[in-house]
Amino acid sequence: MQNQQIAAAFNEVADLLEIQGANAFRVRAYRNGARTLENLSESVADLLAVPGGGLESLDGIGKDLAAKIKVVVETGQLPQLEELRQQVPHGVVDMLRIPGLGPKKVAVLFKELGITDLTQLKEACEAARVSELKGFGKKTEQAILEGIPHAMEAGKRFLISVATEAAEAIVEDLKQLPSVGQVSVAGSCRRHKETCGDLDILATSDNSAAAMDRLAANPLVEKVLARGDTKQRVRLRSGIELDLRVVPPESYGAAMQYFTGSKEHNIVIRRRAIERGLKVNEYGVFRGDEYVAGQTEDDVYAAVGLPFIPPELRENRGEIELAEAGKLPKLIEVTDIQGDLHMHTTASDGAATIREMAEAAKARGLKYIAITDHSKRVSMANGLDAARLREHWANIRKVRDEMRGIEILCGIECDILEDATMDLDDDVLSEADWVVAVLHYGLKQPREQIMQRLLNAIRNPNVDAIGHPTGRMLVNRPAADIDFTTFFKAAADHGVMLEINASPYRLDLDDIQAAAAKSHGIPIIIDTDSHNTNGFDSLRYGVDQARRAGLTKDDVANTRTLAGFKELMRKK
Ligand code: DGT
Ligand code: CA
Ligand code: CA
Repeated sequence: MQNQQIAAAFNEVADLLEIQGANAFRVRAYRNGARTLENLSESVADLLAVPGGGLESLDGIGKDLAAKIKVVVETGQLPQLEELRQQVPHGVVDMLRIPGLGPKKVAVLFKELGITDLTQLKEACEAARVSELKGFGKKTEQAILEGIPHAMEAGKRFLISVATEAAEAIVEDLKQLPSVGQVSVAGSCRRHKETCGDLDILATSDNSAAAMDRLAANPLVEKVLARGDTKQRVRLRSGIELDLRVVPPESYGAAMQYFTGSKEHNIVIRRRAIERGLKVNEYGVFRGDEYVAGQTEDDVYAAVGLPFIPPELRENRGEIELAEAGKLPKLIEVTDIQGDLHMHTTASDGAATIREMAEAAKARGLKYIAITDHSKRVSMANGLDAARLREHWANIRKVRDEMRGIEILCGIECDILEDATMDLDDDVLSEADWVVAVLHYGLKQPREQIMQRLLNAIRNPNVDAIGHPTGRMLVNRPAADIDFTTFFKAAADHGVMLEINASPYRLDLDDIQAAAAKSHGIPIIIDTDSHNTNGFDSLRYGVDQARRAGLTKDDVANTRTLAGFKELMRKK
């Protein structure tokens, strides 16, 4: 699905250039290129692989854009876009989410009125300053005002990968400061929620000003929004906002406990404190005015009669009762994973060859992988028909025979079609080592149809697992309407595994669904769905989702050796 991502990047470049007032031809070139990619039936990765390209000859794609596409396919990033994002304040881009406000009008608001975010825009509209601008008028001003709440809502939450990468970079940077002792991320990011509203970082220091100066000078920071004696709020260039709180060492554990949340979890902790004649807040645990604990989280939990509770479980969904009874699960860890059962190669829409993917997986310590390219229905991703699939498997076997230290299964990610049949016939599916069945199209069908499709796939004796079961894309595509009780029961009855797809755009199953799947005794697999060799980096996010579901190593099938894993497969 890389075409769509590159098209989106080109459109964003065009928006940013237009806001900057760049040459109209240049802007149009990016928009034309984006449109061509959106409508392209072959994958760009494939076209690139053909000697002589083919890419450059497409309408709207010249040498320049072809080179840029190559960079995105190879590195997953477009440096020019990163640069532009640094130049144009994120809040200015947010204004594009208001219906009727295109880049040209946004540029005027930015340049003439100096407006750099939605709050300032609201104020300017309310003060009737916008309607005085050329080309705006009263009606437009009113429409903008009405569009602001939606635009604010849409930009509110960030993918865990975006939040985590920023948080880790900032924590690392603060650690460089000699006056800073401990530093850690707290809040939803530490709980590894799938999206974060903002970042919360805690540091210990006797020189809070130095820590705040250091943060303000970080190149990731766009703007300091507020600064007090011990707290600073900044906005990063990515748009996510971040609170830094500087606390004394004796309060660090209490502050970590308090600001990690969740709020629902903390309410119960506070109640337990009161029952024991104590008070817990972000400064410590107190009996009357006397400080009794707070240096570590362990101490805080011990004061309320509990063992340390892993942050991923702190949602008041039963973890406190388990902790009380000494029955907290020993949560799965990234290093427990031995195999990855969902990934793509250049045979469909991946960027790397079978061998490159296998080498990369091996370098990361995986012992086995399944290559699962797309089936033919996904023509945009160059999906495979039976003949191409058999040829692909022959190539996989060749690599498998040549390589030591990693096993490779001949797999397929087979679409479950809108009419509830499988995209490939049983004769070819029965030859696979491993079949992941998935919904890609028709996700908006009514529940009965969606269930018919899932149940048919589960009953198919060749299907080993259902991949990204709900089909949701975080932030922008809702899940299919699934009757989970029926779904889980069927998967359990037929010995079909269910996936936690580790892509930070998906994280599907989610935490609650994965916990329910476990309770039905269904083996869970955590897969990266890698489309290039960097894709394996996402494994941590899938494991974090599993931890939030309370899963242990034993609950996850691909923590087993290949032999152990195959035993689970054979239970079908
Ligand atoms: P987010 O940012 O929406 O993804 O979620 P959090 O959990 O990071 O929430 P945030 O940033 O508003 O606050 C960080 C933590 O601080 C939160 O998880 C618990 C704690 N906290 C914030 N406000 C309150 C409150 O009113 N009561 C209690 N007990 N804790 C709070
Ligand atoms: Ca937060
Ligand atoms: Ca916060």
